[in-house]
Amino acid sequence: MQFDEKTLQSRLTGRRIGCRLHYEETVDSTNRVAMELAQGGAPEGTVVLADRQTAGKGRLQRSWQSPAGCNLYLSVILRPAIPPNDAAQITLLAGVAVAEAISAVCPERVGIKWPNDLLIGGRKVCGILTESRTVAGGIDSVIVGIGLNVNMVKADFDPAHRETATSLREETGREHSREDLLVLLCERFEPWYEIFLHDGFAPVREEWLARAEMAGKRLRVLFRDEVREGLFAGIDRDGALLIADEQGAVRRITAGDATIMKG
Ligand code: BT5
Repeated sequence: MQFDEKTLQSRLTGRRIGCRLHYEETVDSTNRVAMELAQGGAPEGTVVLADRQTAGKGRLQRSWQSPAGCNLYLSVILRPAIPPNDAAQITLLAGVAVAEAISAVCPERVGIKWPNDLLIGGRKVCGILTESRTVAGGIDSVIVGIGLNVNMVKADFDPAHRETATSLREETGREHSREDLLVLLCERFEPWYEIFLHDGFAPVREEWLARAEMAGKRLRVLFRDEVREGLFAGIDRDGALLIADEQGAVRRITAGDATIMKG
């Protein structure tokens, strides 16, 4: 079933997140479209939604599998008055908000893997890609891209991630309304965003840690060509990943790809 744009827009009316809905059936990437709209002055809270992406983006030039008719691909335009270095915290905030929305329809625990993966039973159900635009050294806009696997079934996944990915339908054994989920996402995002703007990152950090999939685990973190291993030691006040080596020395990692090691 296609999205009913008019009904969706009316369900989102009056909200900060979702105040405008920009829907296109097919786009290359909702983040790309959102960035263009943001440059053209689109207001905070604008949501770009697509039924299908032909070039859905992950981080580091990776791609996000985005078939038609089954999932959510959306990007939210934000215009927070925060220092550019704090923009990465919005990825973690989005993780907390989306995890909450998923938990409302799925009884399984939704875990977060730093920085941006939402996992159910260790499999990725959602990926988040945050991109910011700075003008004259300040943040002009932050684009939060969310890809949530809703009604995709196992056979639909690319063989490369069939064993590592999942969807809400796979986890709950039933189909879900993408429209209800989009509204739920906007509803959960808004209070977390407001908490973040008023009280800073600390409350988000606390909730993020409660959902951390990495607690008590050994991690391997890859950043550019450097590999580091260690025990998960939380995230710091700014949202950077902390890992402890054998001697207990703690390192701070601000960007990279973390893998949870088995055993
Ligand atoms: C992410 O990147 O997880 C961020 C994905 C963000 C996608 C959304 S969709 C709406 C918005 N518009 C965009 O263009 N992007 C955003 P990363 O951590 O780099 O993970 C990418 C990896 O996840 C890939 O290399 C695959 O291994 C795996 N993958 C790709 N498609 C997947 C899917 N549908 N479900 C689960 N895993 C997937």
